[in-house]
Amino acid sequence: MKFHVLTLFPEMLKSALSAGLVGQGLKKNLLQVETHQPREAAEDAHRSVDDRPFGGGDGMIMMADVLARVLEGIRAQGPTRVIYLSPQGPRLDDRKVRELATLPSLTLVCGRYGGIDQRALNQLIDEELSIGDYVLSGGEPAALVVIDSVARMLPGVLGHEESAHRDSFAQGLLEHPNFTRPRQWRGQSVPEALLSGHHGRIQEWKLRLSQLVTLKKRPELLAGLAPAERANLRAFWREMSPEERQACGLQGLQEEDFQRFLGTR
Ligand code: 58G
Repeated sequence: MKFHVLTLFPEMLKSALSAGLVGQGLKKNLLQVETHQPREAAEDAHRSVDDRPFGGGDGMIMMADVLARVLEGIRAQGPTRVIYLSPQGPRLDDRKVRELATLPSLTLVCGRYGGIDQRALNQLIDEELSIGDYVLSGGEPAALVVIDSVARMLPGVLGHEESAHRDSFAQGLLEHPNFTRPRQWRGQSVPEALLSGHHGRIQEWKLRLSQLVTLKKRPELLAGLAPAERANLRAFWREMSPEERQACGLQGLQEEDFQRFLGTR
């Protein structure tokens, strides 16, 4: 998959993308990232890419014609989906990430200063996308979030081929807690099921813990869970010792949370 990023600060992306899983994916050529510096498309002697807003106001506005020239160059390479990172867009979520991962080419436009000329948005941008309800000084961190989340869905980027499908959100659940050595740490033990070596029991434990963590932290994600499954989940929780609940971060989950969950209150 090819990512194009229109940015005044290409170094910001290059260095951030060179590390970690995405960096390895780039080395293996499982994805490509090309940055495009609008200054190179500026036509005047000062290489201007922005100007003061008509009517006054803070910040500088990136000029429509400069953006158009950069995007024409990118589009000349082939069809691409053009996204403007902006707090006004619909929120990025797991569904959107998986949709974007099916595209052969994605172009991310990073605004700076006061944003971009509205007419460029009207004519050149396919969609706006936000990574959350807060304002950034530039779109670059949001572009990095999009690239990272999409890249890990691409075949070969995660070590295990299935990881992206098994992970949190793929099944509408949060991740179960994880543990490594030592088995005992400051009075907290690794849950017995994980040490049992019994595959079926381990899978069952992981599913139940995913559901319990989701019930504690994001109960609205469990809206679709059938009544019989809800009762099974409570039965599983009732079997857990206080020590195991504590080790799993489930302290605070109460009998009354299950009464609400089971619709018996
Ligand atoms: C309002 C403020 C409109 C993405 C800033 C446009 C980009 C937040 C997000 C802007 C961003 C997000 C200028 C800098 C876009 C421009 C950029 N802030 N929540 N800031 O995804």
